[in-house]
Amino acid sequence: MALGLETAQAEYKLNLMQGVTKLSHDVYDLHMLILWVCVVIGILVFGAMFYSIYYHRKSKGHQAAQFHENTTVEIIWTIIPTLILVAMAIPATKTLLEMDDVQDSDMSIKVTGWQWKWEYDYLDNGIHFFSSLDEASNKARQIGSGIDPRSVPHYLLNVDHPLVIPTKKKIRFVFTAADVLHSWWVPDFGWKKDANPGFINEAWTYIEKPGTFRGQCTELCGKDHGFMPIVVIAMDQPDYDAWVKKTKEEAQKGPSLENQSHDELVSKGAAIYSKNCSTCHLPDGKGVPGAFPAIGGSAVVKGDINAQANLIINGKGGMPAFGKMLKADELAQVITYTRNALGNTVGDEIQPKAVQEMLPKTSAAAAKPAVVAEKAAPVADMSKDELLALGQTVYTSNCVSCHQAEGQGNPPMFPALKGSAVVTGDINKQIDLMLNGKGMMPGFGHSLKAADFAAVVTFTRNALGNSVNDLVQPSTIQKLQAEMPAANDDDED
Ligand code: HEC
Ligand code: HEC
Ligand SMILES: [Cu+2]
Repeated sequence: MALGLETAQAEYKLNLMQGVTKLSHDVYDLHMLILWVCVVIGILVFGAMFYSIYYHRKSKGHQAAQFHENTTVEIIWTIIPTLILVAMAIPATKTLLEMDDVQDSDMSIKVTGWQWKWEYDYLDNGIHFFSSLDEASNKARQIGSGIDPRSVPHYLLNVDHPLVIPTKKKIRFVFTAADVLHSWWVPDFGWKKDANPGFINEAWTYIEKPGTFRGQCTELCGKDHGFMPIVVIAMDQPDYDAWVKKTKEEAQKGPSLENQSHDELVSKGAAIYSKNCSTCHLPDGKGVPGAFPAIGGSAVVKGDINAQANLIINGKGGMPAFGKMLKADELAQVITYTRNALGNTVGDEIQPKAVQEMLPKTSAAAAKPAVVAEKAAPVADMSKDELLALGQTVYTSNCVSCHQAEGQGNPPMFPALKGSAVVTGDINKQIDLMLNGKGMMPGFGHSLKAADFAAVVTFTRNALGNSVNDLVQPSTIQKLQAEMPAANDDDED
């Protein structure tokens, strides 16, 4: 049952799938209930009709009744269907309300649709990654690849990084999109949800037993719409905890910043290009005129290498910002590759270290050990301009995913900071909220250094359309952080 999509295709099963969640079972039961109501009505109506046609036929000498307008009959044939409809609406409404009830969830995952991959943010423990079509399917799907799709396991239904969730936990999903409309659908869960730019949709699931569940994007979202599958792996709590630990450790490790030879950069860049760039710029770099510029002969690629790196890190229009998706070494490789392949022969290169310096500061750089070390040493006061400049960087790497670049937020889920009563009100209340978090707003008391924390508070109050004209010094934050209870390492509960 777990591989429902594939078995459905292979066996042409007659009925709907039952799925693996209580909601999907409710939906299935509803479907069966209504099916049986229809079957009974069908038998009664057609039974009465065929009986009448046969036993009251003309050749037996029956005469048709000639009456017109019978109030009793009309009342009966209005009331009975009304009662049936109301009786069916009660369980249907109950199921719909239950589907929408995301209260009391144990954890939240933010799902963002991109052309053509999914981004997952675990709001409770900070795990974050992108999930795209797996390498084997991607190779086989290319025109003229010569690979038989039937030889590829889970063809077009496999990803590089599956979404991992614990069993026996109520998991809330919030959905949005970064570019166009997408829709997240795992049939085994019993629902699908649209992921729309600028909007937040919610849904939840609760899975009893471990398993692997597959699905797809079900909104026409551009040329590779058919190539953004979903894989969810449900694990028992201990396995899930181990996965969280491992994933966090890997994220902390960061990229290798060793210098690489020109040839190494180019040859590794080819694979990164084919995975991340060829969907738009095409495998041969010729692009799609009018939509995606050609890489071969591009003035940007032949021009200043730092300007090109900047464009790839920060994006522009329909070009996604890869600073968040790729690591410094991968970015250096793909940039060097575009300049020395696909018809270009610029002959230069960029090293991972140079790219790392251009990247927005990652949250890994502000990880816990640094805070602990810093707590002891006193921190120096900073000027307002210094605070604002640092605050901008801290804001970009820690806050934009929810409050957006201009502080406009994503109401009603993520409030705007521009004009926010909290930000324009008492600074101590704002600090308290940001130290400890509130609802879906993570607490930053343990994850940001005192200076970064003070800077981002000052930034929100004097930028993003606000002009409160006050500031807070790192030393004040440091004292407050020292008073906070110790960080709970196992924070996904
Ligand atoms: C979702 C589609 C998409 C993907 C994926 C994508 N790009 Fe782009 N790219 C664009 C668009 C659209 C532009 C034009 C941006 C503009 O100028 O408004 C662009 C512009 C560029 C340019 C500048 C070209 C010029 O002459 O203006 C370069 C260089 C580039 N992309 C490299 C890459 C690299 C390297 C990757 C992979 C790491 C990549 N792109 C992935 C859509 C994409
Ligand atoms: C995971 C999403 C998320 C991130 C990341 C995030 N916030 Fe929030 N933030 C929220 C939510 C949700 C609320 C509303 C909390 C509530 O009132 O229940 C909020 C509320 C706030 C408020 C109060 C605004 C108001 O008018 O109620 C401020 C100020 C704020 N956040 C600042 C920040 C800053 C600064 C950062 C980065 C250091 C940040 N947030 C990062 C989700 C987030
Ligand atoms: Cu899509």
